[in-house]
Amino acid sequence: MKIESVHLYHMELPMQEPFETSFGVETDKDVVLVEVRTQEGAVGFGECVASTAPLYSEETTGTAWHMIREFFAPRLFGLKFEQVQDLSQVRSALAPFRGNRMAKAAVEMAVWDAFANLTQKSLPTLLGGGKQEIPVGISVGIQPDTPALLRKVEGYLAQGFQRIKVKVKPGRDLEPLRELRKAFGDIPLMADANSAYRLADIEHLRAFDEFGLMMIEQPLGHDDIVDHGELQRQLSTPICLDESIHTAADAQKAIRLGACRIINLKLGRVGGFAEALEIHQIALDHHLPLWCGGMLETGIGRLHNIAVTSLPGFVLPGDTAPSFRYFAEDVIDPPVDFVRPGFLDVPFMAGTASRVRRDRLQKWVQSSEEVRP
Ligand code: OSB
Ligand code: MG
Repeated sequence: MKIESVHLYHMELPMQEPFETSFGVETDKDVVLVEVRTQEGAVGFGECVASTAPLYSEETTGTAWHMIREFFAPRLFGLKFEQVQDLSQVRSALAPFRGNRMAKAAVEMAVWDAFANLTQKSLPTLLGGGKQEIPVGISVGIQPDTPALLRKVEGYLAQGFQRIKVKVKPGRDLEPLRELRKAFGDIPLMADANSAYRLADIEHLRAFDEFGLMMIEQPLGHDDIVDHGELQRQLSTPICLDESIHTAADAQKAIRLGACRIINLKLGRVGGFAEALEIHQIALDHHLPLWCGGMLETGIGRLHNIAVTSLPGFVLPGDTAPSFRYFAEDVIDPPVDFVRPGFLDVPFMAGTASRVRRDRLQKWVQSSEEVRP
C-alpha cells in the first residue's frame, strides 16, 4: 500500500449542548479530518482532536492543519505498507518532528484505517483487540448548579451508562460530589479536574477521599508527573493521569514515580495507534488499568476509540458515549449507539470509510485542501 494523496477538511459540526470543563466551554465541534487515498484505491480517515483554542493542550485546529500540510503528509508518500507491522513506520517517519501529537495521530490513524480498508481486515483485529462489546461511561460537563447536575446524572443512569464522571474545579467539587452520593448512593463515580488544583491544595484534595471515588483524573498540572506522585502517596483515591501522558516513556515515568494508579489513554494525545499499543503493553506488564478517554469526537474518532478499547488492557469503562449524546447528526451512518443500555458493540471495521456520509461532510465543511507528493 502506498499513499497517493492526503485530504484535509475543516468542519463545524453542531453539538447537542455546550460542554464545560475547568478550562472552558465548547459549543460547536470545530474539527479537522484527514482522509488518505492509496494508489490501490483504498481510503482511510483520521480525526484530529485538537480544539479551537490551546486550552486542553497546546495544539489547535489551525496548528494541526499547518503541521499536517507542511510536514506530516509529505512524509507519508515515500512509505510502503505490506503487513500490519509496517504501519509503525508512520510513527517513526514523524518522530523527528517534536510534539504536535494530535496532528500526527490524525495522519497515522488515517493510514491504519486505509490499511484496514485495503485488506478488508477489521481495525480492532489489526490492533490485537478481541472484545465483542465494551461498557461505556459518560463525562458530564460542569453544570449551572448542583440540582441541574443531579437531573443530568439521573437521566444518564436511566440510559444505562456504566460509570459517571463529573468535571470538578475549586468551588464546584465537594458539594456536588456529596449530593451525588446522597442522591444515587454507591454508583461508579469519578471526578476529572483537568489540572484545576496545585500540590498546595493537598488538604482540600484529601477531602475527596470520603466519597470513595473510582479515581480522580488529572488533579494537578497538565505537564506534571512528580507532584502527582507526592499527592498519590497522601490520597487513598486512585489518581488517573490524562493530560500528563504523551508517550510510552511518560507512562513508564508515571508508574516509576507512583504518580497514578490508572491511565486515561487518548489516541490523539499520544500520537496514534502505535504509541497507544506501546502504552497498552506497559499497562499490562504493570497491571495498571487503562480506559479510553474522549475528546468529544465525531463518529470517525469514536470508531477508532472503540477499536482500541477492544484490547484487553482497557478494563474500565471509557468516555466513548454513543453519537446521540453529542450530535443530532453524526458524520458516520449508522451512528455509534448502544447494543444494550451502557454497552457498545465492537463492529467489524474495515476502516471507517464505508460509514462516512460524504453528503454530511460536504454540508459542514468550511474548507478543504489536498496534499500530493
Ligand atoms: O479531560 O477528558 C477530558 C473533553 C474535552 C477535553 C478534555 C476532556 C473531555 C471529556 C469529554 O472529559 C470526553 C468525551 O465525552 O468525549
Ligand atoms: Mg480528562
